[in-house]
Amino acid sequence: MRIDILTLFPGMFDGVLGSSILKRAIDKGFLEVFTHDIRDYSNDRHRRVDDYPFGGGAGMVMMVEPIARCIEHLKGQRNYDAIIMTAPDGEAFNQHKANQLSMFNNIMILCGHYKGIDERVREMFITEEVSIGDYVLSGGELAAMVMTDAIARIIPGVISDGASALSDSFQDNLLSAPVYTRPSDYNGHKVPEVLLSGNDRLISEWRYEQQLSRTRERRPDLLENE
Ligand code: 6GU
Repeated sequence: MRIDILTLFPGMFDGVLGSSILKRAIDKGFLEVFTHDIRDYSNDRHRRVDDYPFGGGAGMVMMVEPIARCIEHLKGQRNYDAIIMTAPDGEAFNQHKANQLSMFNNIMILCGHYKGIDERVREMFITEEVSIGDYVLSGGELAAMVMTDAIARIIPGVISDGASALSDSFQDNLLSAPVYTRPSDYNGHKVPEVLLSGNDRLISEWRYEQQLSRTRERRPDLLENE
């Protein structure tokens, strides 16, 4: 899978793409991520990519031309299954959306900034607008990284333990059960006895009960959506 990210701050991605699971997904060839600096597509001699809003008001607006040039350049090289824009007023990003996007071969993510992006970019190019939660970020880069991570980790083969990604919280609309490792007794805080029992059936039942009770307690909304 290939992800092209259009951004005003390509440097923000280096640490995230160079660490942990994302790094491994890229090193193993399961994922390619390319960042594109929108400024490189400005024809302005000051490399400007934003301007004042028509009709007045506070904040700057990202201009259509540099973004259009960048998108057209990429579209000329391959077909894209989705051209996504990050936006606080977009559709909610969740596990279902991550699963969907992980099936695609080529996607673009355009990172929004300032007051917003000229509406004509949406009309002409964008197939979906996505938000990662009900709060406002300074820009779409962190949202693009969140999406890239969530997508990459479920590409088959990226996580060596094939079962691991599928048993994540949310994959079945349930939160995960608590986990423990050695020591079995830490200053009197003991690991639940059942996990030391060696009885696989009892352990599975216990974990499922934990998933249900945790979800009921913390995220009852997940159970209502069944
Ligand atoms: Cl996608 N962008 C921005 N700027 N803020 C957000 C967001 C996106 N998702 C949640 N907050």
